[in-house]
Amino acid sequence: MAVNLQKAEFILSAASPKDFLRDGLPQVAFAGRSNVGKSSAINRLLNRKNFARVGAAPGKTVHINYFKIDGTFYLVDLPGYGYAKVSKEERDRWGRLMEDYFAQPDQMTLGVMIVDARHKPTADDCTMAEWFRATGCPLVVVANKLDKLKKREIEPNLQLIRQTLQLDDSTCVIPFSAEKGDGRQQLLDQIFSHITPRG
Ligand SMILES: Nc1nc2c(ncn2[C@@H]2O[C@H](COP(=O)(O)OP(=O)(O)O)[C@@H](O)[C@H]2O)c(=O)[nH]1
Ligand SMILES: [Mg+2]
Repeated sequence: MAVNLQKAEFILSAASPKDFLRDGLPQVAFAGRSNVGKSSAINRLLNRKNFARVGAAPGKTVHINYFKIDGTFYLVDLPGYGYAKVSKEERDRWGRLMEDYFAQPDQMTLGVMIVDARHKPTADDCTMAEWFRATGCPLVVVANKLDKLKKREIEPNLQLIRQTLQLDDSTCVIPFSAEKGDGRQQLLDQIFSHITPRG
């Protein structure tokens, strides 16, 4: 499938369900803890430097950002979680917005969950994986910041991620580095295979 990744445009930032896009195009939804590298991963996929904003006020913006790629599908940047310094109000806002988005699983085509390759997934990560599972839509897990691992740490860490998130064998865990580019093609392949109708 020939998708021109150069043709990426920011569409809108949704703060409530009335702004959710439901135009029938596939949506690939990215979730992860604040600072895990969600924006960086999106930038890496598109080979752009500052398309999705990196490191800007973590946890401060409870919005769902939609990026349209070549008129073919959306990358949906879900608000990050697990940032300690957010108010209860912000956390509640996060919960409501995410519940509303996940309450309409038909709008999601593929979930991409980003975790930190260095660490055991947190309780919040496990909850997030559970939310994705509940939608019934396919899930891909991206283990980011691979460049911070020693070679011998990679396999055990991937196993720990798989076990902790209780992933089934059909769910792939992609070793990834938004910084260096590892795993980019594998993630693109996963995305394209899910947004392309197979007959
Ligand atoms: N070493 C390394 N740092 C990364 C990687 N991905 C993201 N970062 C850094 O992690 C921080 C948070 O990244 P950001 O994309 O803003 O995270 P987000 O809050 O999940 O969107 C930034 O300082 C990034 O430069 C990676 O693959 N390797
Ligand atoms: Mg971000």
